[in-house]
Amino acid sequence: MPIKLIAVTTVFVAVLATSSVLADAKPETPEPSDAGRRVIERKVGSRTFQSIQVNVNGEGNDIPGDAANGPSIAVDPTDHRKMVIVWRQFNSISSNFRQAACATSRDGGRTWTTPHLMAHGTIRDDPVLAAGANSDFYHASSSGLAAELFKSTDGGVTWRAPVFVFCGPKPWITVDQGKGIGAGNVYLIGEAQHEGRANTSFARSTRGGVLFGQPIAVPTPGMKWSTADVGHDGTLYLAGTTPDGTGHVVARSSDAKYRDQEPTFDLVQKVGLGGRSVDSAGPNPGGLLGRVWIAGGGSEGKRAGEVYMLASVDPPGDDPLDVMFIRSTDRGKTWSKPVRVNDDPAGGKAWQWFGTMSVAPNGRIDVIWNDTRNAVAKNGEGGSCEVYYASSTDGGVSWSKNIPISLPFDSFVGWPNQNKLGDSYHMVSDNAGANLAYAATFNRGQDVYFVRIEP
Ligand SMILES: [Ca+2]
Ligand SMILES: [Ca+2]
Ligand SMILES: [Ca+2]
Repeated sequence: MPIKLIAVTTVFVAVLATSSVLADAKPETPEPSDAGRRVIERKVGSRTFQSIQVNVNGEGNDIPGDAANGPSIAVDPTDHRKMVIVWRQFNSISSNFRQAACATSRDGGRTWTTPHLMAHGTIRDDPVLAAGANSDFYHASSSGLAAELFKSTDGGVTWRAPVFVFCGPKPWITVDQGKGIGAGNVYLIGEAQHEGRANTSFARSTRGGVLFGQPIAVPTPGMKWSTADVGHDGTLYLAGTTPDGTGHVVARSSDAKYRDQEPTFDLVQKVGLGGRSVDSAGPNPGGLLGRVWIAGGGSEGKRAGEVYMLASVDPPGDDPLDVMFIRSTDRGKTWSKPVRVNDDPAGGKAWQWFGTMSVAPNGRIDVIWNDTRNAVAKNGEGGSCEVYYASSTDGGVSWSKNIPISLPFDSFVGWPNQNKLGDSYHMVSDNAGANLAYAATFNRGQDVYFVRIEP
């Protein structure tokens, strides 16, 4: 099959915020501002977790009446101070019209530039980010049914015009940050089964995201709510739910790293995470309760060959949702029994939703989720949730005591014309800690926050 080449012209799309909403302005390089930035602090014993609001106006203040959710984060692997966050920006909660907004940091997330909109004026959904080993940043999102990719070579300040990659919603992106034969490869996966469309929602670029090969089928039995990760040896792993949502599936490509070969999937199988993934329920009545996460075991040390999966799933019995984890030591062929990461009493009524995993190069596994346990303990039902954190330094066999890292917030507050707080959060780990982009309603609206978590 010939490789389809798509030409790209370079067009910069920096659009700055006005004092009220994110709107047009002439392109320029925004400067970080510390003045008036919104900081939410959670104290746990002697420790303080600082959440910094990212969707702010030019003065660094909250924008009343907007909504921001579905954030994704990327960190430059060569300089951890350099970060980008993108999210779904609704300039008004009275509308369903959403765009992709972007902000950058040069100081490890302490301060963020004034946000700008990407491809201003077009509806844009499910924005996701990844960083390459050479400091390039990649942003994938959907415009209608089209999954498109933007590239930035200046740390997320300006972006090239988007490249069409395939038809399919909820794209996920990952880049091979290693030094092997697949170094720099960019992989995009979308939902496999979409009504009336061919099942071609996987594509690879061996040309730094500038040119993509012809999209190919995501392996049967298909997957939804997916993520992808590249192992230390360049192996590509995909994970998601089965098309009917009742189970989970993992897929592996051992040859996607070779640029002169069409990628194939040499392992596709169902796995048991101890329950099914859930959407449109409980604290997020119009959205997913979390994506399905897969990660290689870091790039350094003895866990480099391991593979991990994690999701918020509905366990048997009354408990509505727990964060469950499984591990593989044979490149995804066999998997452990599920391990429950949240440490509140099993069988209760608490929702542990938006379970999100990232793995540091040294193999430490970081996990966060929204947790309603304290609201349930107080009033028996739910209501507010807090972001909780746990980590593992033994490949996920055992987990640290759970700690809350955010103040409580109500996920029913500040909905735009959709009954959800987005569909997921996103976290990137390094050897010293984790960088989380999440959405919450501390200011009585949906806003996007950054928090640095050091275990
Ligand atoms: Ca706001
Ligand atoms: Ca249950
Ligand atoms: Ca639970």
